[in-house]
Amino acid sequence: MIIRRKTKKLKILLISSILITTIMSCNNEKVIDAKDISVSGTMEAELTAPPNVPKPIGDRKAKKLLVNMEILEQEGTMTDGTTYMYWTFGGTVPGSFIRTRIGDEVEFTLSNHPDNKLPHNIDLHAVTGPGGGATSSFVAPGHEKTFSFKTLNPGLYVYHCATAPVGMHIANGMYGLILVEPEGGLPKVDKEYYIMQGDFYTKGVNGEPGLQAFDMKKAVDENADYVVFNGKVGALTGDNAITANVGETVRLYVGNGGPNLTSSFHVIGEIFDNVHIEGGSLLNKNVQTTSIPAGGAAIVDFKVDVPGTLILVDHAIFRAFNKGALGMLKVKGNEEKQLYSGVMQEGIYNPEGATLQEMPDDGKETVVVQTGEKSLAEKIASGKSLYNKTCFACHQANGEGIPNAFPPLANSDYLNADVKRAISIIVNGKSGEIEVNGKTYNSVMTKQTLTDTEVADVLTYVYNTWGNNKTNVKVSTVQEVKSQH
Ligand code: HEC
Ligand SMILES: [Cu+2]
Repeated sequence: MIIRRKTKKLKILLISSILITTIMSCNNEKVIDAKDISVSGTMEAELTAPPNVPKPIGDRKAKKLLVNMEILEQEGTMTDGTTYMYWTFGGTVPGSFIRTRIGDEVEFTLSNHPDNKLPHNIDLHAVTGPGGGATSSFVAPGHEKTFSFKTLNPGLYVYHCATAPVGMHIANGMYGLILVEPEGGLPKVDKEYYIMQGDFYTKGVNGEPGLQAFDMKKAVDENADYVVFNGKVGALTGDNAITANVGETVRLYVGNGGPNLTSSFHVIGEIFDNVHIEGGSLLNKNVQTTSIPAGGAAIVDFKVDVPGTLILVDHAIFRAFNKGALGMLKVKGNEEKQLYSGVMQEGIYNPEGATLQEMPDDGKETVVVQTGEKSLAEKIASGKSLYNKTCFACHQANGEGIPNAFPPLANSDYLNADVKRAISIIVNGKSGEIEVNGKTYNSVMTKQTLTDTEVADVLTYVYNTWGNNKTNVKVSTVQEVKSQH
């Protein structure tokens, strides 16, 4: 009896599961195994800077696709009067947009510019494989690495640097989007744009002028000073606004690099006709606000029916009006009184936040270029500026370092014990185990390409700051250390 009843239950289970799978596969698009798609021919991928995207794939056959991406560490504008040392894929935040189709064999070459200070790598969420490519792409300044992968799943995917400290590399702008189009491509639209949100953590408060250092504590606390689209305040406002004409369909590829915050992405004055939720294949329709997690994306499209300026925001609204997460889509064309009768004008949502007000354009430090021995004060001034350009990325603005990764220069017993050793570390680099203030570090500092004067200045600054022993490092001592090698 018992046995028979069990078989009956099993049968019902079997039948219903067959039914469910049939229903599900009927709902699915064509079931093709991407592994079986063969490639024919080779082509170089078109890479674009935001807010632009490469041309649609359409019905192109799967190919071997060559992607050449260059990592650049460079100072850029965060907001008027405030700059930041961005680490970038391709010179922009977010990094270059990569457009592929399902079944492509992507041959990815990552080059790390020789002027860069740090090793980096790339983890592409579109990759099936360990670390999303991270382990195969780890590359030191002045080197390049090539690895390849096949795109197995259609969708919009985030890529990012995954080098320790990972959060810091992402917080400095190392993220972007890679699109894998389905067989036959995406439905045609009139305009396509690339937007990515990111949160930034700076030593100074929002709007404080000058070059701002990364603030590890604020990052850990998730207390962002800037939340922006496309790497800076105003990347998509005023003359930088994206555009469309009345009657056109607009598709936005929206990503969120984080590192911390989830985006409540919303376009004021529009409703998304279609949303590819989380960048995947599931379509939602008639959506007001879509949630985009850190390390996630969404594809939204809508038809613009009336002229005016649509405002793109993170609807966690203080971020939009006080931290920078605000962009504009300007729609040109004739008014459609039937659809919208009101008076539309720019500045309806008159931004109230500090990030959108004019900032005094002062406070920028100037580098003193001079040869020969300078006065102590001159050396400290020039050394400070050099420090903030060269060393602070790792040792931090106040010289406190980062636990387990970068040793402190503040009050450093290791530094104070031996000037010539400190000079040698800057000139020749340093790897292997060292002990600083009772803590062990075992990492790599790349050699810094500085002139003798610059080495003397930056070390003099470090020695005369944060409780160190006030050594005045002479240019001649630097030369002496150099000649010993
Ligand atoms: C790429 C990140 C990086 C940059 C940029 C960098 N350092 Fe370092 N630095 C390190 C690491 C990592 C170590 C520890 C090396 C080890 O473990 O052997 C170190 C060690 C040191 C030390 C010895 C340890 C201590 O804390 O006293 C000094 C001094 C130093 N760096 C000074 C500088 C100065 C000055 C600059 C700018 C000119 C600079 N570094 C730029 C990563 C960096
Ligand atoms: Cu990196």
